[in-house]
Amino acid sequence: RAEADPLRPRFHFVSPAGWLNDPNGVSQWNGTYHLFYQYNPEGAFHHRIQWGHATSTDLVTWSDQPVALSPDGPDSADADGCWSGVLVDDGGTPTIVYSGRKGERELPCVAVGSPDLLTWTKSTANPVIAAPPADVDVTAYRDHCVWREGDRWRQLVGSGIRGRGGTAFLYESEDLRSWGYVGPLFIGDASQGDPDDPDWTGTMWECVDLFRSDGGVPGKATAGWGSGEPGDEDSHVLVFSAWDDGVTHHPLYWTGRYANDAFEPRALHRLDYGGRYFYAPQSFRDDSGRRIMFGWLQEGRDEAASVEAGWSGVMSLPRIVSRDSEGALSFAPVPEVADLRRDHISVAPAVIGAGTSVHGVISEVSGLQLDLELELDLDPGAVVRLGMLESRNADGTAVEQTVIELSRDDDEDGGDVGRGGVSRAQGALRLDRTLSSLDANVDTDPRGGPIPMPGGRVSLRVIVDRSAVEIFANGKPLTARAYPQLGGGGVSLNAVAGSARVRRFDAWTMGEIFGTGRALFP
Ligand code: DQQ
Repeated sequence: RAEADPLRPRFHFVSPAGWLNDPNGVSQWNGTYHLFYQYNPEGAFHHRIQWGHATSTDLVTWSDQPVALSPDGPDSADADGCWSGVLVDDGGTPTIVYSGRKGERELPCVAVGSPDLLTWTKSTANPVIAAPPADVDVTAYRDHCVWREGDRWRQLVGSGIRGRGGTAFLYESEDLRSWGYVGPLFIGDASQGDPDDPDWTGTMWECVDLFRSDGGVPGKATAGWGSGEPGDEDSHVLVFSAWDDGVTHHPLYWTGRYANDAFEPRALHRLDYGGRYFYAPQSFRDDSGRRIMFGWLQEGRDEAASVEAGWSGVMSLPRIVSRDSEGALSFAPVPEVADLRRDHISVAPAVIGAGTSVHGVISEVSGLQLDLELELDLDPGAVVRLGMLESRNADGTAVEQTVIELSRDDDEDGGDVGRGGVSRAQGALRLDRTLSSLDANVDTDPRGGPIPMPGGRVSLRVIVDRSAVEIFANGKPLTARAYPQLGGGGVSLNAVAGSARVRRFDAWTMGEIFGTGRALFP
């Protein structure tokens, strides 16, 4: 049934059955990429979560593997779910650190893998940490970031301190089993802003992920933090998913400096302007030194609709994370994604002015699975709209369309990209989903945020995979979902204010990564 849904992505990873949420244990092991994920094969809802598992040699096509972890009996530490965690290399032994859920509580657990990472044995010592730090009133306590620092392991557990804000507790260990509490790495301030703000830091930090801003692991025994330059205030990045009792969920990151068991924040940034549509990201460094991140694309339709459709949740394409000239992060899909490109169309350069539509010019570009690369020069004050997933009436009026809007400020100074941020934005990226679906029950709230736009130049990458849309404008991502009912794959481009030069417009249709007859329970 799920496979028959025309809105189910065809080249993003989706679970073979039921429900998928967070990426877990993302890694490369003996050359093979491993993607584990929060999985409920029984139905399209979050319940008694297992660790699904898929492998890839190219980051594009995935082979399903047997479920890696599933809840044990009623007395076990993970009786009610194997929640998010990471995979580390313990002297050659693949080792997972995850959150075992029992009742309403999650605690750190460990499992070791066979050399092929297909069979997992849980530690009899689970949970390996018996309780959150004493004398702290935590809002929640789960999810893990684990790395080797000198001759020790270090671990962060995501949490929040009631009445103060989100945090991550730092621990250390010699053997991944016995952990000593070091202290809070850094405590957010939930009194700053409110839950509706897209950069509110929340009352709990889910899925914390600390790495060096040059892509490396957080710590080294010797000198050489971050970029290696002494005094680099943005030498580290602390990614977290800001959460508040199911109301707020969005991914954020601090740049700052990790040293002396603490994180000194410098600037807060939104990680993806789609908010919850790119949630609970986790990253790793691959064999070629790239920092690669996956995130979970939540649904924009309700649980009943997902259950009816038979599936829920999409894994993002893997993205390369790099540091931009302002010390913030820049994102791009891994270049391997181009392997999925099929038919290519190149639209001739053009100037578009207010009111003129080049819809006709690009009528040859159409599809539900597309990869678009544009380079645009916007004049000051220009507003350009790129429509996709369009169906139009005979008179040309759009009945359904999902619209990316790029605007360039009149005033070159722009505003700050993040609270305390230093980046100058010169424009904005928005996603207008007002007409995205005739289904009145799906989320169509606008999304957006500022983007750097030096001289009005925008490099725009748009990946459409049925209901999944990933947008990158000058390295700033906006990920979202759209649920068109009419099956249209039209694309249009026009300026609604000012004018712009379309320097480049390349489009490809995209292939599929799963054949028919994918086994539901590998
Ligand atoms: N999802 C997991 C938790 C995590 C949350 C449970 C984030 O471990 O905090 O499926 O989406």
